[in-house]
Formats: sequence, structure tokens, C-alpha cells
Amino acid sequence: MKKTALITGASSGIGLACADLLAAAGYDLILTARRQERLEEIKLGLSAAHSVSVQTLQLDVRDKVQVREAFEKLEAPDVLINNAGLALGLSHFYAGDTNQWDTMIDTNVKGLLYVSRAMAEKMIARGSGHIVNIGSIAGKEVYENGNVYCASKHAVDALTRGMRIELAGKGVKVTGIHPGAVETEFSIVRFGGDVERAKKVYDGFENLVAADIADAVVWAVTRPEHVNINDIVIMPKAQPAAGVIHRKTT
Ligand code: NDP
Ligand code: 8X3
Repeated sequence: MKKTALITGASSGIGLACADLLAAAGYDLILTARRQERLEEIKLGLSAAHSVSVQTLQLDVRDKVQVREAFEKLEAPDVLINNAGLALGLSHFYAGDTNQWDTMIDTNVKGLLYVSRAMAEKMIARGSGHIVNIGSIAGKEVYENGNVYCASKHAVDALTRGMRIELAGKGVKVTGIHPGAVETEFSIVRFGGDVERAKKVYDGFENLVAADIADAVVWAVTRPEHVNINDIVIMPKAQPAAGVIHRKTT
């Protein structure tokens, strides 16, 4: 029988790459993000390329009422990919912008919780499901100026481990996937739309691309039912630790 995957933050980057690869693997999709027009374009492309059904839902994961109402009538997907997230700014915490902190915590931590709460209930009722949380190397290590983003991704790591303990007895699998530097819109968002500054993040080394992460997601969710992939950390070869990148100078 066909499986369904619900992806948050499917309008760009890693979420979009997961949509691509899961559609190619025959999954029906429920794609969510705030930018509905992008989701509609993606739906057209994926429906034309693969024999899968694609549903879109405009959703801000920070809005708990919207999340609850949007998911009320949905059946539990086989796979939930909690991917929506962002970093804003790069500065010492004592010079940090408290509005940016709120947005990161509300999106990366509380948003992931609201979506997971709504979907886990349905998965438990059915007795099966798989939740994949996109964490980060910033959730395993900390780096200077990463403070609140790192804290939010450490929270994702803790929640992933907690969810696994609480859901294993209910037939629901939980996987954490933690990437290092992936070139997406992530740094453009982090630097408030400054494309030139964002490009420099990936100068002089071979960064990961979104498909590298989606490949791991698809692998994790297609293991036999009795196998749970707990945790995957994926780094560029040139990035041995969160704050260390070996760049070639020309
Ligand atoms: P992108 O900026 O390309 O994609 C982020 C996605 O999140 C977009 O689809 C965006 O959609 C969505 N999103 C952001 N805020 C919200 C919100 N409030 N409600 C719903 N959707 C939202 O970045 P990435 O693909 O790189 O990021 C995806 C995940 O991967 C994030 O959790 C990020 O922290 C994590 N990650 C990224 C790494 C990297 O180096 N790029 C490394 C490690 C982890 P829209 O704006 O349309 O709502
Ligand atoms: C994104 C990777 O190193 O910019 O989560 O924090 S990093």
C-alpha cells in the first residue's frame, strides 16, 4: 500500500529535497510551509514527474491554533519530517537580538513540538508511524556566536531522544538527522536576505547539498519495520566539527 509523508518546511532546501526523493520513492505527500505559492509550484512539478498525490497546506508551525486546526482532519501520515526551522543572526549572546531569539525558539522548538503533538496522537491511535526530526550539528556541539540557534537544536536533540523513549512502546519510530553545512536558503535567511554574505559561508570547500540529507532521510524511513535508525550526523568532509571548516584558498 502507498505510504504518506508529511513534511514541514517543504518550500525550500532540505524539506524540498525530501519531497523530491520521497515522491521518487512512491510516497504520497503532504507539503507544508508558509509560502503557499511555492508549495503549489512544487506540487505541479512533483505530480507531473511521479504518480503520487501531493497535498499542500499553508502553515506557520509557530501558530499552535493553526497547527491544531490544520491537522485535525488529517489522517496520520506514515512519516512526519519535522524540518521547518531557521537561524537568525550570528552574534555574541550579550549583543543578541531578542526578537530573533524568540523566532528561533518558537520555530525550531515549539513549532516542532506542536506538530509532533498533533501527529503523534494519531500515530499512537493507529499503532505505527515514523517521526524524523531534522536537528543539526549545532544540536550536538556549540560554536561561538551560535548560542541560541545551538540551544534550540540541542533542544531538538533532547526532544528526539525523549520522543523515542515515549513512543517506542506505541509502535512509532523516531529518528534524528543532524547535518553540518548544507547550502540552501539557510544562510540567506540567517543574514536577513544578504545573498553575498550567505555565499561566503560556502566559499572554498565542498558543502553538503540538500539531496545529501534527503538521501539519509529516505534511507532511514525505508528500513525494515523492526529497525529504528536513532541518529545520523552528516558532515561535509571539510567540516570535522561545528565551527571548523577547512577552506582552500586560491
Ligand atoms: P531553508 O531556509 O532552505 O528552508 C527552511 C524551511 O523552513 C523553508 O521551507 C521555510 O518555509 C520553513 N520554515 C521556516 N520557518 C517556518 C515557520 N515558522 N513555519 C513553517 N515553515 C517554516 O533552510 P534548510 O533547508 O537548510 O533548513 C531546513 C532545516 O534544516 C532547518 O531546521 C535547519 O535548522 C536545518 N539545518 C540546516 C542546515 C544547513 O546548513 N542548511 C544544517 C543543519 C540543520 P517558509 O519560509 O515558506 O515557511
Ligand atoms: C546549520 C549548521 O553549522 O550553521 O544547522 O549551525 S550551522
